[in-house]
Amino acid sequence: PFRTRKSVVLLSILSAVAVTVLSWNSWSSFRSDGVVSDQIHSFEIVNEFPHDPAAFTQGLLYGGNDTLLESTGLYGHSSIREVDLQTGKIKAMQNMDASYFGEGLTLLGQRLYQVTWLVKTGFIYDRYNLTNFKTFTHGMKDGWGLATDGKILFGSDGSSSLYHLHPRTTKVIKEQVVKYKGQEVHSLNELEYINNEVWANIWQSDCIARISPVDGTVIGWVVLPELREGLISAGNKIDVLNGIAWDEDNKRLFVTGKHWPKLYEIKLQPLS
Ligand code: DDQ
Ligand code: CA
Repeated sequence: PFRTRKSVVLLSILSAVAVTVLSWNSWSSFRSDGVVSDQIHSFEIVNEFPHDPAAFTQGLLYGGNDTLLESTGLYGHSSIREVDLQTGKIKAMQNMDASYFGEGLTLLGQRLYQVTWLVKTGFIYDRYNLTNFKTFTHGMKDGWGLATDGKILFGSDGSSSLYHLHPRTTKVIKEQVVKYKGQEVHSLNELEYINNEVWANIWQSDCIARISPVDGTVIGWVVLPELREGLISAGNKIDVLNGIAWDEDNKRLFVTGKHWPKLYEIKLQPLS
């Protein structure tokens, strides 16, 4: 009777509200903090440069004056190197002990921080002569990517976690689960800090996630299958897209990959 009808009405109002809230959530491109999310970008090539095809690129950053700093992996081939952007030539290099597999690299002040695969050991090098003067142990489960905002270190370990690390103790200050529309995003790899965002290569994909370091939310994607596909169809034996470097002064964005013979300067384009 009346009571039942009332609850039916109430239920349908509630479900209408729920449906509205849910669909608003998935359609809306604005977060409460005003950040425009759900942006998916393609890219356009601005410049291409030679890149050492022997380099199994694991960490990449811009070191100023048209130089890149790069960390390479594989046992017996791991190194950190300073590379000339225009020619791809190695200007300085430090080979690592064959028992280490080089991973993420970042520059904080005069110090280069590097992590290594499958162990929690990292190295600190002098930025100018690339001499290794310190070893550290970090609190992540593994060492994959590194980046910095100039104050703290950001790290990844192949899971869906974005770690905030104290630069002096290298201990974990914060661990954020990276999510896109509520779904965890796994395989976070090489990192780069760009305009208050942490960009991450997603291992074995052609995608870069743009992560908010405020809460770990993915606020956009850069999708770049054409670079890898172009290199493969040209007959190169290459591995995945990996390596993001940002030249803050000249607003130049560089990407490359493991064993890629080229490094690209790209500009974002709305996905058409
Ligand atoms: N990682 O860069 C995604 C963290 C690891 C890549 C490992 C690729 C495997 C290479 C073969 C290893 C030989 C022991
Ligand atoms: Ca980087």
